[in-house]
Amino acid sequence: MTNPSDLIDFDSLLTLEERTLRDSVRSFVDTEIKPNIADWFEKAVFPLEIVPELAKLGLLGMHIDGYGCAGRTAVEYGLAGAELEAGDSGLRTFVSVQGSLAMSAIHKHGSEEQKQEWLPAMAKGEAIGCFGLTEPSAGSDPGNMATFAHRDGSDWVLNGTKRWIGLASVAQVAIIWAQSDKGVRGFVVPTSTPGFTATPISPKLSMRASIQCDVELTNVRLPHSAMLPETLGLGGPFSCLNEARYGIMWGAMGAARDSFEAALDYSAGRMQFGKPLAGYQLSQQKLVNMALEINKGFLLALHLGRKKDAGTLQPDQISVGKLNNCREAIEICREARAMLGGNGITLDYSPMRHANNLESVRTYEGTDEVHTLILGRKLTGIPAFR
Ligand code: TGC
Repeated sequence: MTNPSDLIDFDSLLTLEERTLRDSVRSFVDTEIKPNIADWFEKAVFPLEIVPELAKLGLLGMHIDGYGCAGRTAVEYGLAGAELEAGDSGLRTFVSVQGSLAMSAIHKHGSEEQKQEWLPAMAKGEAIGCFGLTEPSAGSDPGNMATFAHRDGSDWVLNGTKRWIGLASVAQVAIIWAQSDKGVRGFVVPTSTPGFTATPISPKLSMRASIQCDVELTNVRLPHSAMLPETLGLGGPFSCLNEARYGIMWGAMGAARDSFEAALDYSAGRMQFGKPLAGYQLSQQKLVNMALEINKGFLLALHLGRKKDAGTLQPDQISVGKLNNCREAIEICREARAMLGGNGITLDYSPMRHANNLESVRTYEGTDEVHTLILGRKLTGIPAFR
């Protein structure tokens, strides 16, 4: 069975094209990622050498049409994200920051010149992008950002600090969101611009095979053409976060599925009191509960993905998927770790690594609390953020 947690024939809901893409990403993860990930995680290395492979698979900006991008559907993007995160959240995060955040910002809000300059190179993995929204004092509340862009003649000059910016120290281009006298604006900033510095944050206990940075912007001078012309206000960055949050609901279930498979496999071979762990009722209950939530999580992601492809997906509905699937996935990974006993705390097995990664995944792109309050507002009509 390719997917032992699939109790409901989920595959029958997918087209041949969707299954083919999913299988090709799974095979890449099995051969190129899984044999190396424990080492990368332990050494806190993001393997830049896999970027051309991800590009070859057509995974960078894969949901974008044109500009050298693969023009895949939202469901295909989600399926790929789940397979990548079955390898490691850091891998899915790379594809997400590159495609859903940086490339989406340029594709949705950029000028034709900005699209031509950056999107083809980013699709090929020749240019890496990052997305600077969060700040040391403005995480859940990006409207409170302090980074400011002021006009100086025809130029823009940016000053401020950003935090938790994925891939910034290896990126060639940064999308930086800043207050201006008219509201929040986005800028396409080559990272070689004087005054731009990115410093990886370490040591981390989560997402170790990934890079998150502090970014300093000190008198970063840009021509007017660096401004994203098609957006003004927080709706711009939020429209990109919608893309990334959508991918996370699939990715988290990939990490959960991989942890479940590790526990199932281990419990079949691990003898305790004269029989395999899998033969005990308490083990079977754990395995069944995990499988139920994985099946429900994938069904939810697929339903929302079909809505996204139909153009009817609402931001609140993305919160349903992101909140539910992150919450269930981390519980599944923790339960899987428990089934592995002491061995589960080593890097020989994936569940604890996935659980640690999911601490970040449930925090970025809107914490559990933010998505709860988005849905609380939807249900009651009363915003309770402040
Ligand atoms: P609110 O007043 O609700 O909205 C302000 C404007 O934004 C619009 N908007 C959205 N548009 C599209 N999609 C969405 N999901 C949107 N949410 C809001 C809204 O319509 C409004 O537009 P307009 O034209 O009327 O001005 O804003 P609020 O500040 O009251 O919202 C509250 C809250 C908590 C929901 C919001 O602030 C929020 O979602 N906070 C979480 C922020 C977040 O997810 N941050 C994570 C960023 S991740 C990051 O920076 C690092 S990237 C990852 C990496 O690099 O690894």
